[in-house]
Amino acid sequence: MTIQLYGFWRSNAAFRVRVALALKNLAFEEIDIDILSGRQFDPGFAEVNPGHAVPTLVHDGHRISQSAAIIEYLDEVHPEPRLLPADPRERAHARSLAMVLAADAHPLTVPRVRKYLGQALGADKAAIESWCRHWTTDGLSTYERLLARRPPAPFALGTTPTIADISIAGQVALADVYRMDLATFPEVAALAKRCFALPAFADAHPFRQPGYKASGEAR
Ligand SMILES: N[C@@H](CCC(=O)N[C@@H](CS)C(=O)NCC(=O)O)C(=O)O
Repeated sequence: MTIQLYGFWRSNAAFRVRVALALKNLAFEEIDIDILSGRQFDPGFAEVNPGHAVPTLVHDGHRISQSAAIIEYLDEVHPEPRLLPADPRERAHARSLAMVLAADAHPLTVPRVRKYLGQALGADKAAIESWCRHWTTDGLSTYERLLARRPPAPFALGTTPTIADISIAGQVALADVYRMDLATFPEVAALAKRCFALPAFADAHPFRQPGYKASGEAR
């Protein structure tokens, strides 16, 4: 069995897949696509990902895009440890937590959106940063309300991390990329601390990827 992941150090969607693979103890090779330099538009990459985006997982030659679909696939072919609970109501809750980031907050801050804001709408660098911080804060606020309603024990759905924790940790990783303070999101910060204490999460963090140091964004 071989697994390749087309990803990028700063990609939050790739972060989510990296964590899932590590939690399942699946070895993989990551192929770096520099989406800040436009490598997602290289000839041939549309074959890998028709949306000109990362991640794409290649499992024994079979390609899958969309991080949520990849994680659900991994859960089906390698069920242990489960990243989606067996109980339908718990599974729905895990998916709804995951979608706060994957469907609502994160898509507003990806490079193609930032590029359109700058090139088509004339937003400058500060305005684009402000836009990204705003929508990242919006996602953090939603997670804070959801976690206050059902406190983690110790993870979002119970004793082991699920797709919900992966997404909440992803929202925090985005906040790290935008150098944001989590002081006003205590439930999120505490859960993320528990997640990032696990090597599967810590090793997947954008700042731990080899491309980060080479990017010139390292502080
Ligand atoms: N919904 C997709 C998001 C894919 C996506 O937008 N990925 C970003 C990186 S996190 C990307 O490659 N963007 C390229 C661009 O915006 O040009 C997923 O969860 O996999």
